[in-house]
Formats: sequence, structure tokens, C-alpha cells
Amino acid sequence: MDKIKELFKNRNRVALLIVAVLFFWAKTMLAYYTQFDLGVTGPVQTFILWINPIATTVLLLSLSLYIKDDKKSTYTMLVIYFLMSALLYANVLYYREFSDFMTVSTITGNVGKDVGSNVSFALITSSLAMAHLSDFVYWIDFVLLFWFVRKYFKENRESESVKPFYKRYALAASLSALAMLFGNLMLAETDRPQLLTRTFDRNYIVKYLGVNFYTAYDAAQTIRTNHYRAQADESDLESVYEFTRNNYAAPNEDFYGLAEGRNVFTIVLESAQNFIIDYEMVDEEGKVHEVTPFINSIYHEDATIRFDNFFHQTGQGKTSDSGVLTENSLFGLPEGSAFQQLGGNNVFHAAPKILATNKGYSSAAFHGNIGSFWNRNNTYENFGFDYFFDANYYDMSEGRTLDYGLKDKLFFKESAAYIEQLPQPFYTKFITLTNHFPYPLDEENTTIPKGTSDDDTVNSYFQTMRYTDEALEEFFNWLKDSGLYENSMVVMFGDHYGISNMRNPELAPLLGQNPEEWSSFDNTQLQRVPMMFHIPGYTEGKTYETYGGQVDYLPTLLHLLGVNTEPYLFMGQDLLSSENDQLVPLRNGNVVTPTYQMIGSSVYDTKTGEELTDWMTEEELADFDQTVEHARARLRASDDLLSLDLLRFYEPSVLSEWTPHSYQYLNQMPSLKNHPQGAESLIGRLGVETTTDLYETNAPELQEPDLKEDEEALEEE
Ligand code: GP9
Ligand code: MN
Repeated sequence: MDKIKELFKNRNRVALLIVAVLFFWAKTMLAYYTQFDLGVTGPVQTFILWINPIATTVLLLSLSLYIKDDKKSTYTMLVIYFLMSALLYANVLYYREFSDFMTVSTITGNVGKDVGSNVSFALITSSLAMAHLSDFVYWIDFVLLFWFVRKYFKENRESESVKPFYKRYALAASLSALAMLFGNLMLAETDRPQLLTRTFDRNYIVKYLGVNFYTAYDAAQTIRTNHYRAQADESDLESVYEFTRNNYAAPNEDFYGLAEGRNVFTIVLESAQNFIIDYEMVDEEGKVHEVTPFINSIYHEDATIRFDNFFHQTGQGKTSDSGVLTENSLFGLPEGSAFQQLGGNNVFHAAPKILATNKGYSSAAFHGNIGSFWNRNNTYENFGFDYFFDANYYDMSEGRTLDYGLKDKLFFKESAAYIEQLPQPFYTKFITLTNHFPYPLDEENTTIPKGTSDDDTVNSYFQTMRYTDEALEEFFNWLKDSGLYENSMVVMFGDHYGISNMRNPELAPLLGQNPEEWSSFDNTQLQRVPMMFHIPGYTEGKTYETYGGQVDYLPTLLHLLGVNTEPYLFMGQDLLSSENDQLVPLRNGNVVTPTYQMIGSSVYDTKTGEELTDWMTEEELADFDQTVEHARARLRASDDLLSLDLLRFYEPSVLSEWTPHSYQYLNQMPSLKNHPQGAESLIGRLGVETTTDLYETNAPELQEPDLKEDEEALEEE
């Protein structure tokens, strides 16, 4: 204690550092609580939030202590403090405008879009416009510190007692900062595993590790991707181009243009696995519940073309990987999320762009979570989505959301108000959320009992899956009532597994399988996800056993819409083409075919599940090795194409007509209202104000309070 007192009495640099850290901490907390929307829940996250500015602040300020000269050292500390404050304040301004943190790419104007280098300037001006007078609180501390230093220097000159500083102070400060940082990282990793490898969301990194860390991390990632990209030139395109030429499967005439001119509703079924189709769950009392009666009914209609050997091909990027796969017919990256790492910079030939230039489609994505999650806001612009309705466009107030965002019934209901304004034909994408791990659901919304396995996650999965099923039924009813249905195609598919391999043995008995005999082969079979194209009015739909995966979705969709896919560098093949070779590489390198499956280093018989390696002749094995090699070559070609950003060297002529929109997703209603094709919207055609009054939902959150009370009273009786 005495020592500390002495430090302050001598007004030395350690004292200055301590005061500076306290100031900066307080200022950061102010920004965390009043400016940023970090979604902090529970005491652990709050604790992490409170400590996360300390380590990097001490570390950065400690650098100044290495300078021997007292005056120089002190002023260096002030400069570092000023820079940290500027970074924090810039993020405060940026967040007000964009509800997001700045990325290094946005600061440097390296955003890959045709808008070019004016971006940085526009960014600065629009952010500065967000400054408030009360923002002086973000600078008052700096003024105080400056004053402190001036005073210190004055008195210092007269004082004999100030000793020169030694490296050990500096080292002690830096090392303890590093130790704190390590502790912070460990805590963050426990609360949110794989935070840094998968980079879910910029908000997450700030919430767990602070603004300084986030910026350094983002800079390191940007340098790495830019370095990789800079090495590439047109010649790298050649082998990938050749590969896609050989990979091309010509469309089947029976299906080409079958859904031409229709609106497209792509519905991503969060965590839906194929076993859920027609699945009947037996509850504790022995009662049977069909889990997804509505999805099943659509699946079996004659208007539906469905696939029962369709696999997800996602990796660490989960839902975002399913986006890369289905919008681009490319794979996600072997590690992390391509949306995060490349989404803001790369050139993409994605579905919205292709449909806009070939067939005049408008496009919109809908998702009841913040737009920066998986870097969707930046990635969707590069995919060419005209509109993106994220959390900003929905009522996200308490009780309406679960862990990851808006409940599906509310999500679809509120989406109707935007859908009815979209110029037709439109290509839309809806990403559902309620059926997301760990499958929490409030009592009011629960309509079937839990499953009976020994794992609560598995048991809850059925309840949230059912909720999504009910939400879809309500949405389809509105589609029918509003008149959109007849002229549309609704596509539904699962984005990735919902029950992880670790939990599969618990699921096994519910699927009539023995957990004792559960194998890697069984795990792989569960990577099947639902896939269906529902085309109202079509009558020859059936179940196709063709083996395929999410990468094959886009060529299939485009052929159904009558778009020639030959000019594009796709890694997948039309599932309805007779030339389809039914090779399914999974992102982990396993390969599935209708006859054999390569799982790890073992080969299995697809039909019987028997492990085969010893049973195959040398010839068979060599033959299969070649197949596996070919399947994996798809992954490699895709990885090259993405990480070297090769599409910037290749432009099919039809895409040269693409003009990127200059409007921001944050303020898109004026553009939607004034869209040049606006009269083609549903309400424009019908000549009505809105069709949302036709939307019927039993969502308890939307019931009149007195009605709810009546019901509760009835229940009590
Ligand atoms: C988040 C949602 C879930 O917005 O898409 O992502 P996931 O964890 O499934 O990848
Ligand atoms: Mn998902």
C-alpha cells in the first residue's frame, strides 16, 4: 500500500499507466452499455465483458515504458492512449450508422465492390454525421490525462525523488498483461468454443475480447487473405476452369424451365436432418407424434420433387457454409467461415446476380438475427442481394426471441409485409432459427412432448422442429391466401446436422438402432438433410434417390428456372441431369457414392454399411480410390477459387450487365418503395394497400392480452 502511495506521490509513469487504464476501462464500459448491442447474457459473459478491455490496454500502454527518456516515454504513452481512444470513438460513430464494428477492409476501402476507393471517404463523412455533442465524454479523460502529465512534468523538474525507470517495470507490465490476455482468452473459449477459429460475429469478438483485440485480429486476418490473394493471377484460373468444364452436367429436357418465371422462396430449415421426414416420435406415455406433419405433407405432394440421399456439405461455417454452397455452388472453406474471411471482399457469381442478369429477378434475404452474424451484411452485398431484412426490420423485443433470434412464427409473419412489396419475379431466401441448438422453447409455444432419449438436447429437438413446422404451415397459408402461391416455387432444405455425432448414440434407440453398434458409417448417414422443390400445379413429383449434396442445389434450381449454367464455374451438378455422377464429397473429406463410402480411411458398402477394405479386390479398390480422388478434387478446386478470389479474373458476358446497388441494407425501405419495377409487386398488382391482414398465426406473442387471459382462465378450470 505504501509503495502504491509513493508511486502516486512521485507521480511516476506507472501511476500514469494505472490512471490511464482506469480511465480507458470506464470509457469502454460506457460505450459497451450505451452504444453497442453486444447481447451479453448471464454472469459469466458480464464478467468477461468487464475484464476484457484491461489486458490489451495495459499491454499497449506498457510499450511506452520501454523508452528510457522520461519525457519521451510519457508522451508516447499519451499518443498510444489517444490512438486507442480514437479507435474506440470511431467504432462508436460507425456503430451508430451501421450497427456493426469497423473492419480493416472497410477502413482501407478494400471492399471488392465496384464502388471503389470513395468508400472510405463516404464512410468517414457518414460516420462523422453521427457525432453527438455529448460525445465529449469520450475525450474528457484524455484532456484530464494531459493535464495530469503537464502537472507531473512541472513538479517533476523540481523534484529530486523521481527515479529513472528501468526495463523491469515495462516487462512486469507487459508480462502481466499477456497473462491476463491469456486468462481472458481461456474464459472466452470456455463460454464460446471456437470463437477465433470460426469468428461467428464481430459483436462476439468485441463482447469477449474487446475492441483493441478485435481490430488486431481483424487486421491479421485481412493481411493474411490479402497476401494469399495477391499471389494469384489469371493463370491460376486455368486449372479450375478446366475442372468445371469437365464437371458440367447438361440439363434434363424434362425439367429445364419447368418453373420458369416463378417467384422463388428458398427456405433454409435450421438444423433439419432427413430422418425427421415422416418421423413418428413416441412420448413417455407411449403416444405417437408425427413431428413435422406439415413438411411431410408438402414432401409427399405430387407437386414436389424431393431427394432422399441429399447431404449437407458444411464445415465449421455451419449455416454460412450452407449459404456459400447453395448460392454459389462452391464449398465453404476447410477451416472457419468463408462468409467471415472472404465474404466482404471476393467476387461471387451467386444466385441473386445470375437470376437478375438472366431473368430480371429481384432478390431479398430474410433472417431474424443481427445482420453482422456470419458477416452476412457484407457477404450478401457481394452475392448481389438487392435487399436484406435482418433484425433491424423485425420487432426483436423481449419474449419474441430465443437464443439466436426471432421465433419462426413471428419471423414469417413479419416478413409478409416486405415480401408483398418486392418486384416480381423475386428470388428470396428465408433462414429459420427456432430449431437451433440447444433447442430451447418456451412453454407457450410447445405443442408436443419431449423425446425419450437420455439426452435433453435430443429430446428438445423434436419440440423446436415441430414449432418450425407450424410456422411454415402458417406461412404457406398466407402464400395461398395472398395469391402468391400459384406463381411460385418453394424450396426447402436443411442447412446442416442438428444432433452432433457425439449425441448420435443417444439418438440411436429412437431410430430403432443399437447404440452399442453405432459407427462412423452411421454418423455419416445422418448427414442427410431434407431437400425438396415444391412447384404448385406440377403433378409428376416423386422421390429421387440420386446421391447429391448442397453444392448441387444451384445448378438444379437454375435449370428448373430455365437458366443456362454453362458459363459459370460451379462445383456441383444438376441433380436431375442424366449426366450427374452422384459423387458427394463432404467438407471433412469423406466421400459418399451410391455404392461405396470413404469414411476416414475405411471403405463401407453404402447399401449394407459393412466395412469393406479387406473384401475389395485390388482393382475395385484402385477404382474407388480414383473416384474418391475425383470427388476431393472438387473441394480443392473450390478452395483455390475462393481463397485466390479467382472469379475476379473471369466474367461470363451476361454478368457484365450486373450493376451493383449502392444502397445500404440499413435503410432500404425508400429504395424498395421506389424500385423501378415496383408496380410488379404483389400489392402493386392487386392494387391493395397490404395483404398482411390475411396472415393468420396462433403465435401466443401476438394474441390480445385479454384473450390470453381468458384462455388461461379456461385452462385453470
Ligand atoms: C445465426 C444462425 C445460426 O444467424 O444462422 O447459425 P449456425 O450456428 O447454425 O451456423
Ligand atoms: Mn444453422
